[in-house]
Amino acid sequence: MTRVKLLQGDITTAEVDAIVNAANEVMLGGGGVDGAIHRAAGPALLAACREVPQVSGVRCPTGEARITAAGALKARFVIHTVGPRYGIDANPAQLLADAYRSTYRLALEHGCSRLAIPAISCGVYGYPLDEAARIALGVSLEDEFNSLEMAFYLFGEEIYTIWETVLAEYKAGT
Ligand code: AR6
Repeated sequence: MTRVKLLQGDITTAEVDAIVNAANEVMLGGGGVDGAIHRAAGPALLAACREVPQVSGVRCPTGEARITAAGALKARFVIHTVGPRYGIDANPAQLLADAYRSTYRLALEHGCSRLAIPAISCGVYGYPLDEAARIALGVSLEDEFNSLEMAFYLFGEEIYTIWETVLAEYKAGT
């Protein structure tokens, strides 16, 4: 379980193999953590996103992930994933788990072991923080992802405390 670490702070400061972005399906930037990552990475990231082929008008369907270069960030890659919009998309729990799994599989395929990860869907997309923590941490602790070192960057005291409680429950096996 030491491979899953919780930190409070700005994900754009992470020095890792890949920084994970909570993007939208268009994948050309936005608000929240997406906006912060694009600002810190500079225009090279937007250019890399434009190169990602579109499928039915979108670059990354909800629950999937795409990988690009990372511009000026201290990472080799950005992995963009799209979580569900809570209360709008059907099967949000499945889609949120899919978003994390797709991200981790892409990381493994590209030889990344150290990841910085935000709380996907926990801002604009409105996912209840406790339920999101159970899904995010549950997937992160699956055996398939044993070789990954995951640092969750949680923005603010409230979300950090909630995720800390859920992680402690998983560690206790409850
Ligand atoms: N570092 C770490 N976490 C952050 C940062 C940061 N610099 N900034 C915000 N957060 P959100 P979503 C937290 O809204 O809910 C965008 O416009 C934030 O407090 O960024 O998946 C995209 O383009 C929250 O806990 O992502 C999409 O349109 C978490 O990151 C849409 O928002 C996720 O909040 C995606 O919504």
